[in-house]
Amino acid sequence: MHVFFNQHHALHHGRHEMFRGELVPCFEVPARADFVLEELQRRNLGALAQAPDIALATLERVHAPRYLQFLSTAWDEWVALDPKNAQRDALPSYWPIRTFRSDVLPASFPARMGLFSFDAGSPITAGTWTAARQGAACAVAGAQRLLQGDRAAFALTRPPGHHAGADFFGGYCFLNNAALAAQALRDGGLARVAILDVDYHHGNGTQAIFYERPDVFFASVHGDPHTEYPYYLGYADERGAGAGAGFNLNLPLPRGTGWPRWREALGQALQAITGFGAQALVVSLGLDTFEADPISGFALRSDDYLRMGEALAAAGLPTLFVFEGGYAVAEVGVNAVNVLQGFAQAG
Ligand code: Q9C
Ligand code: ZN
Repeated sequence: MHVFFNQHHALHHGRHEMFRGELVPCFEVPARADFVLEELQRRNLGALAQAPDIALATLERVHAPRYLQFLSTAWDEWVALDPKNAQRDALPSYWPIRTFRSDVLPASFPARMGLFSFDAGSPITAGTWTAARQGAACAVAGAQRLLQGDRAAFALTRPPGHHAGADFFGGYCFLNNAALAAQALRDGGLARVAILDVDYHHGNGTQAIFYERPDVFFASVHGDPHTEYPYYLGYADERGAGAGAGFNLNLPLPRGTGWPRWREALGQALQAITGFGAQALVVSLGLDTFEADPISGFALRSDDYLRMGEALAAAGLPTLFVFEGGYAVAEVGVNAVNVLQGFAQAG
């Protein structure tokens, strides 16, 4: 399987995120992707490939032009406010919640930070735009491999993507890599594409992007948003709307969920995806379901990820894996590569 490694990923390296009233070191760190790459190489799995740059027009297939415009200049605007900002991450402080306007684009940079975000945990740094854009390029290049007939590909990139919507960032995500890949598969001629999100957190951005569309099925197994981030989306009664009614499936599970129950939900999701008639599968591969993840509440063990890969392979679809969350940094390489190895060995 071809592995599109984002060689610019470390240009995005937030220092701090707002957590429980104080700035704490970021959980989403560059070492995450490096550990996965090391483990791939240790097991001699995957062929490293280089993704070509991505065109703005390709990003605009999923993201709003005014959001992309904002993201591409955000760091320069932040530093222009105060030269000392070059040593600080950019975080939002104001948000246009209900009754405020979001059609007006304020001239104020802090005001636009809030307009285009939904939390204070996703710092923008000097290299965020470059890293995110190259990550999107990796996801789309992986999709192109599937269109050319490959059984599987892996976009090994950070920052992650599944919390990012058409016009907002949050949850450590800026560009929605999985959504861009699914759209590339559609634009490449596939009529029906499925996204399966196995990250601990509900993929609110991906769901929102495809919520009213019948051509991209979104299924997600995740921590119950009643208690888990992102809290405001990911409930079981969200089934899609308009033309997309019936093409969204959320399977929230309680904190403490271990492999047997998680595996059942995966079976349910895969059955729905097969019933939909998907011609290709994009897996939002978060490893924060791991028992030792510092910010999550499931109890999967390293061996379970081999079984996960086998179950995904049994769906029999061309499959693109896109790296998402997973914050037990020392184990994230083993866990991610276990999924890929389980998949590869099952054929
Ligand atoms: N600071 C992904 O897994 N914060 N995003 C939770 C801990 C947000 C996770 C509280 C977690 C976002 C891609
Ligand atoms: Zn997550």
